[in-house]
Amino acid sequence: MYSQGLIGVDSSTTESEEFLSLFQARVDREEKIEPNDPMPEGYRRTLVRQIGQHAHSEIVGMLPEGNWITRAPTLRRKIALLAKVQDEGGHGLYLYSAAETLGVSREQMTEELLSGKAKYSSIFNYPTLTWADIGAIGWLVDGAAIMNQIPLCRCSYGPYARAMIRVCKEESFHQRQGYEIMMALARGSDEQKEMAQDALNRWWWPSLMMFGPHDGESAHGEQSMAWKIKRFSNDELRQKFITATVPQAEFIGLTVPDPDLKFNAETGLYEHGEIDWVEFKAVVSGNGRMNRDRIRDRKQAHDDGAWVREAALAHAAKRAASRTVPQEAAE
Ligand code: FAQ
Repeated sequence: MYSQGLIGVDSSTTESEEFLSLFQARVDREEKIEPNDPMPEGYRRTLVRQIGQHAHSEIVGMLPEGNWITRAPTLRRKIALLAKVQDEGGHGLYLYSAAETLGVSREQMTEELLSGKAKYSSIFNYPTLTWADIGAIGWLVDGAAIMNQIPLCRCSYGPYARAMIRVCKEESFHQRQGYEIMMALARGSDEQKEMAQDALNRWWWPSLMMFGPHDGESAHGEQSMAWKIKRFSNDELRQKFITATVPQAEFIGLTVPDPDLKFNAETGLYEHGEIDWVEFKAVVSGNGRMNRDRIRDRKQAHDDGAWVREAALAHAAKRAASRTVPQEAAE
């Protein structure tokens, strides 16, 4: 059994049955696992993977909306959008920090993203063509993110669970600002209503894909649920999202683009049509419409920010040096 955290432990480490069952018992008792606690290497890796992908999603997720900051239709909309995009940058930073507690550096994670090795949510590989897309992203993408992330506030790993609390509060504001944009458009001129419907048509199915493959195809789902990293399966969360969102579309007079959608009065759930998994796989494997642009733009932003990182390091070094000036020299 490990006496310390797992930083530096390699993946070939074998773990005794006793160690694994003691760990599982802690998880089952709903004890939070903290950075220096012993943990199975698989648990640590699963978290690094999921938290890293989540952080990258927040950072790449700034790009499609950032595209509209200069074109927001009013000052009020511009202020709200700026604040939202800034929040997403903040979410990425909390998440990178949470992942760092598991022994992986931010530089390593960034390198993985920019080299195309790391995944980020498929949803951010679709283009934002009109202002209504900003409404649809807030309403649907943040709506899906909240559905997925509220249970993560109860994740067994302490730093991830705690980061999620603030993230979810902010996502809830984002969802409302998006829905409010959609509501204004849906109640506007015929052209505006068409724009809102067109955005819903394009963002609906990709939003359902955010929840990942069907449970039967989810490679990590079962183990992540046993470790209480995930509390609900991909299909359960997708179903909750559909059930919450369809009435919101109806309320503003928009139509969900799924001819097979029907309400089952017995279960209280909506049955939905099949998702295009071929499209999902293409997007996840780097061949979506915007994958290349997103990585190119992210890399450009990273390169453009190099001087800021250098200046911050030089400033920190200067401050540290001034604090270590010998007493006589300071007098
Ligand atoms: N896109 O075995 P599972 C946001 C991958 S944040 C790309 O089911 P798992 C805020 C999966 O990674 C949005 N890849 O995996 C915002 C795995 O690949 P791997 C992000 C996907 O981890 C709003 C493989 O497929 N949220 O939107 C996707 O148990 C607006 C097999 O899948 C999070 O990351 C996908 N959609 O379940 C920002 C939440 N789905 O690693 C800006 C935390 C699956 O083996 C604007 N993450 N894959 O190579 C999670 O809850 C989970 O990781 C899931 C996937 C549910 C995403």
